[in-house]
Amino acid sequence: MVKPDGVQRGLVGEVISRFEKKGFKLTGLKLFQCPRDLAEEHYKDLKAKPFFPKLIKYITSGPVVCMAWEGVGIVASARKLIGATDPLQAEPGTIRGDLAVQTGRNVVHGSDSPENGKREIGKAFDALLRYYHLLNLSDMIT
Ligand code: RTP
Repeated sequence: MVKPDGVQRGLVGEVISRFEKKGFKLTGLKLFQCPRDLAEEHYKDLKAKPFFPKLIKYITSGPVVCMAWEGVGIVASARKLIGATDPLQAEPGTIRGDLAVQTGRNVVHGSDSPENGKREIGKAFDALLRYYHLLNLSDMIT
């Protein structure tokens, strides 16, 4: 997922390009505003952390781009392409190492296991469908 700072800074193409150049296949792509309940569910393991309120405010502050990627070893490789959580610790050549300086504005999120990847893709794309359904626009996307 490209986080709000990455979308706002026009880095969506750059992130997609790095994954494509590595050899992975983009199989899903959605721009959407992450609802607060989904953000809280997504980061529920960090609920006790002092930065949790700031994190939720940040993730819901603007549109994000959710992506589904396929390929051999995609989860582990994506973590390497993305780099360490703190961009100042991330290696040059990684997305965070090249494009960010703050942990709280670190451009991208990557799933940490295939199971979580499936769950997160399901949640993000399902939330979008529910949102359209609420607006009675579901016929536009079916
Ligand atoms: P992500 O889930 O976003 O891919 O990041 P991650 O696995 O590299 O890091 P994680 O520990 O799961 O933290 C999730 C996100 O919380 C924000 N964060 N802020 N000290 C802080 O202010 C702090 N620590 C973490 C970051 O946006 C991090 O990506």
